[in-house]
This record gives sequence, structure tokens and C-alpha cells, in this order.
Amino acid sequence: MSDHASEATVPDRPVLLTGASGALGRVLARELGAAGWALRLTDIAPFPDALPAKASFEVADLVDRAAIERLADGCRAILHLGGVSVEKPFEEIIGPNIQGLYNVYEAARLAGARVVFASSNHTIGFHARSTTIDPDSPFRPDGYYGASKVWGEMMARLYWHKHGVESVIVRIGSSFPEPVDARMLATWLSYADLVRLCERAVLAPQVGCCVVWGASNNSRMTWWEGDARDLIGWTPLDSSDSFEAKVGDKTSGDPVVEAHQGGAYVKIGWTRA
Ligand code: 15L
Repeated sequence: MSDHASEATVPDRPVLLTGASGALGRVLARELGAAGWALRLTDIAPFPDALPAKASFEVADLVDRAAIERLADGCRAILHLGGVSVEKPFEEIIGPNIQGLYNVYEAARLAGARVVFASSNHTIGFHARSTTIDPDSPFRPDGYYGASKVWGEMMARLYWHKHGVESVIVRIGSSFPEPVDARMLATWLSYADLVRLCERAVLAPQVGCCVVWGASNNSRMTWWEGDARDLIGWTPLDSSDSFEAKVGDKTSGDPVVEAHQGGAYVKIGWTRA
């Protein structure tokens, strides 16, 4: 029997899911809702799907601290997927991803809630694909979006050391229905593995402040190691390997893009000679 086998499968308090109307938020709302979780869903955009049985939805902006604190009140955890999720001009990122992270962590502190933070591989995107890194390797953000995720990871550490707010930082690779190019044969995280990872991140008894790489069991994933998956009791069950023939030769043709883990993001706004 695993160490986690006797745990409950449903949290004893509601879970706040930010970014609920985004692609990954909708998957999590559907699957965690179907598993009987009480969910408070929020997003700046309307929720496009039918609400699961024990879910409510409220439009809120991450920069509205009072709204985020009210939504988090009484929650066991905040699954924080909200904010800008791709590279954008800095002015568009600063509100949701910088101020918003402060609001989320203040709300977590006041509620006594754990945060599951959807971070990104773009925090380390300038590491070479030929190297293997672990969570303590230096940050090498590949844009303003990646740098904002570094800020989020720093808030996680600050609130753990100063306030005892727990965080599972999930450095998501590429979570899509299926991999669409050769890079994603390494970075792909299936939706089912994402859901299982978020379940474990909420339900695991004690997590402190830890990092888990968000990639499925892909043979090409030789870039990342040494995370906290055993601590939370998560093992990826899916693999990109069966997509090798379909997308294995789909590359950008750009040597800089292909040399770095962050892929195309490293060349956005690039001005080096
Ligand atoms: C991310 O962080 C983005 O949210 C997603 O849209 C993809 O670009 C992904 O990284 C990736 O690197 O493939």
C-alpha cells in the first residue's frame, strides 16, 4: 500500500480555481468537479461550460484583492492557473501576473490555504536542451511571461518561509490535447496527468514549498529531474512516445530556438547579434 493510499480523495474544504475559463482551467473544473470536489471557479472571462454539481463561478479580476480574498475565504487550496499564460508586452503582464500573485498569496495566508501555482518551463527557458537541470538550477526566464512566473515562484518561497503558506509549484511544460511538434515530445503534459498532478498537489498531507516538473512520462524528457513528485505521490502515466512518428520531425529550423528548452519563446523580442 502506498503512503498516500488511506487519504481522502475529496478535500475537506472548497478549492478555489483561478483561470477557470482557460483551456487548462476548464479541464480541471470538469474533472475535479466530476470527482465530487467543491469548487469555486473564477476568471476574468465568463465560464463557457455547464457548472459541475458542487461548483460556483464568479467573474473576478486578479488585481482585485478584495474579490480574491473573499473567494479564497474558507478554502483548503487555491489552484492558481489565472493570469497571462503566454509571452506578452510587460504592461499586460504586470497586473495579473505580478500584482495578482501578491493578491493570491495574501488571500492564501488569510484563508490558511495551500497554493498550487501553475508555473512554467519559461522560468528556465534559456537552459540548453543538451543539459539536465533540477529545481535548484538557476532561473533563466525567456521573456516577461517567464520572468513573471519566477516572481510567482519567489512569492511561494517568501510566503512559505515567512508565513508557513504551503505551495506546490508546477513548472508546466506543454499541456495540450497532444504534442504538436518535436519539442513537445519532451515537454508534453497530458491533460489526465495534469489533473492527477493537481489532485495530488491539493491532497498530499504536507508539501512545504516544493517544485514538480509538469511533463508526462516522455522518453525524450531528459531535461528535467529531481523534483518533489514522490513527496506529493504523483507519477505521470501518459507518454508522448506514440506521437513520435507524427511530429518527431516538426522543428522550427531556427538553431537558437532548437537549442533552448523554452523553444520559440526565446526568440520573441530577440535583439542579440
Ligand atoms: C507555457 O507556459 C504556455 O502557457 C503554453 O501556451 C505553451 O507555450 C507552453 O508554455 C510551452 O512551452 O509549450
